[in-house]
Amino acid sequence: AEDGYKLWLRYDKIDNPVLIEKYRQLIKGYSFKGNSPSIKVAEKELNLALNKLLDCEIQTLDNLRSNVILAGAHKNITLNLPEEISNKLKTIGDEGYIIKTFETEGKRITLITANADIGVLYGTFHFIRLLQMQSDIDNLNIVESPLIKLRLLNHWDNLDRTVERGYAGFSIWNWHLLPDYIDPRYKDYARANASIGVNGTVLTNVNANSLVLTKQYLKKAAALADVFRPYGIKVYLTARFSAPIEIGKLSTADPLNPEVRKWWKEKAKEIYELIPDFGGFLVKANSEGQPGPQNYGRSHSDGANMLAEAVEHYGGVVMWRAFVYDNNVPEDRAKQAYNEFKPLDGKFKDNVLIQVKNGPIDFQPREPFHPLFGAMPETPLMMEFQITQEYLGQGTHLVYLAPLFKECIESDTYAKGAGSTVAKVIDGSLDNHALTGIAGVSNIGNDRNWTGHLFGQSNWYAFGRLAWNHNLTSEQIAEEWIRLTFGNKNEIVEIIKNIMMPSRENTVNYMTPLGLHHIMGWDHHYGPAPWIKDKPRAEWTSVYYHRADSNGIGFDRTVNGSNAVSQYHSPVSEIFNSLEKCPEKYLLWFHHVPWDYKMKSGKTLWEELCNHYYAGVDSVRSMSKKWKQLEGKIDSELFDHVSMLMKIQEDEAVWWRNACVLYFQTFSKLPIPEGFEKPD
Ligand code: GCW
Repeated sequence: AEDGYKLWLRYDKIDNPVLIEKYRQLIKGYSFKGNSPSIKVAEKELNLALNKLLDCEIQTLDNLRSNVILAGAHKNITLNLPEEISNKLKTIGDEGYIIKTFETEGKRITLITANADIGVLYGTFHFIRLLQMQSDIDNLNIVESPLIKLRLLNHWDNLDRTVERGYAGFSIWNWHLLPDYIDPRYKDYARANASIGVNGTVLTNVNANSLVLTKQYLKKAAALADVFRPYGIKVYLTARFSAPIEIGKLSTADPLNPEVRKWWKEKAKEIYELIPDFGGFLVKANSEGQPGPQNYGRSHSDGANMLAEAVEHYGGVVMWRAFVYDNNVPEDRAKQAYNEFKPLDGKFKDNVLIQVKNGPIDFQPREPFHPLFGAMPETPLMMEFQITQEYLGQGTHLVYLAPLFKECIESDTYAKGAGSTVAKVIDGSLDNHALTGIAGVSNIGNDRNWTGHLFGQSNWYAFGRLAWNHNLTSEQIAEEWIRLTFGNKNEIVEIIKNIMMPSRENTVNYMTPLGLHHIMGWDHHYGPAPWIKDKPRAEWTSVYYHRADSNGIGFDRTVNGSNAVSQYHSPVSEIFNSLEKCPEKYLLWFHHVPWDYKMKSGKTLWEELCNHYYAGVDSVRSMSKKWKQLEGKIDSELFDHVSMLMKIQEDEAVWWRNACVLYFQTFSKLPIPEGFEKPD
């Protein structure tokens, strides 16, 4: 049985007898040059993979012969290499790599080389992936390097091992047994992340506990850092702004107070003594009740710069989150982060990144891109995506998120004219930033298969692949993941791809079509509850967002409404502002639209809304039908796991549809269109 523990690193024996024989001919052995920990783990990984995939003992060779893999950093390869290799190495930085087949002295060599040993590890994983996908390896010529520098998972893991918005069990960090007991899972976590190029991990929740910054816990974090180091993964921690009070016995955490600044500097020194390559801090401040510089009348830049100063000497960074909104500010929540941060552009130290969620509200099934992208040219902006499906069916719905990620990064901000995509903002190419980053809120827990829903693995995978290269398509990534997870039978690959590719749009349809947002259940954020009102904060209700009334539905963010459209550059602002031009997928995000408004299809808004909700349910049903075709063709344990979850998803799609259609009908007072089953 296959419980999914091995993720995309399964290394099952190649099931094609011709191909396996061919691979055995082409790979007679390997030779790794260098002896750093990264080279050692690369060699170990290749050994494991080859012996399993090719089902025969493949060993290291001392003397080069034909048909071997030669792997090592450029400086450790004594062979005369073709000149083009040295030229290309100059362009690929420390993490890039080259995989190249060439002949020398009559021998055929597959070279995996890089400027640094970590690049060799990444190249080794790439080579293994080629075999897993049964690709042609006769004549390889691959040059790769990441487009974004910091590629991080953000764990929202608490020290008591609960995980905020986690749906896959408890935290994999066993704080109680650390630092002495090293769960083998930590190494598998590092292998999986390195295989997709993730190079950093924030171990703890942004709703932070100061305790993690005490010596006792820092030693535990250091033990994890030791496991991750060979895999090129740095450890980062969340810093609670009030830590100087809570664990430092100071009376204030005012960022301009000299004692406070000294405390953070000493804390940084203590951390770097234990974790010499500590990555830095992630901070949620003055947001949802978290302490921050504004408690002392200071700005976000005062706070961020104080921490940045403490870690700069060691090469550390501060990732300061832009997820702020305040009930006491009489302003559309979607506008608040921009209003707070835009005026601070240029005021942050060089080692500060501002971490911005993909959309202006909060990880909804669909949001337009966040207006801060393109609005702060002097500041490196990091993308924060959510891999865990807080608002997308959590642990039970199959939703492949690459299309959501891609939709956002391909959006054009027009900050410097056409082609100023969000991708170019975050990869630094638009405004010439060398320090760049992207983070994904992790969906990992201690469930046997790591992510609860098996298809959650595809979202972890997709995040890493896109963080490395945002030009990959959703379809390419889906295809890779399917082949690595379910094998290479084309029929199976096609069925699963046809399930994954439309799955995000399906979910938008049965949850929040046409630009609706934040109409889920109070606090738990799971099922539908568009009726939520009377909560401590208006922005925690649903009625704040959909604004349904007898005239129509939607949040007016045009120049006549909250004017959130003005935060976008022209012509995006005019397009969003125009009822006719606004893409219908964002219609109710920007406009309050009459129920009888004629949509592009010729149907009224009410009919179209119903159409989307019903189409969402239908698509989940057809997804289940497709999945059933796999019975007996894939591992039965995996088949049953997904089948049972799909049943839940189907029931809940109906639940969402019925709840929303019936509730909105109390305002529209219009009948459910002909031909649709009756909601109850
Ligand atoms: O979406 C909200 C979540 C909170 C989360 C917060 C944030 C970590 O409901 O659970 O807190 O976003 O991103 O800070």
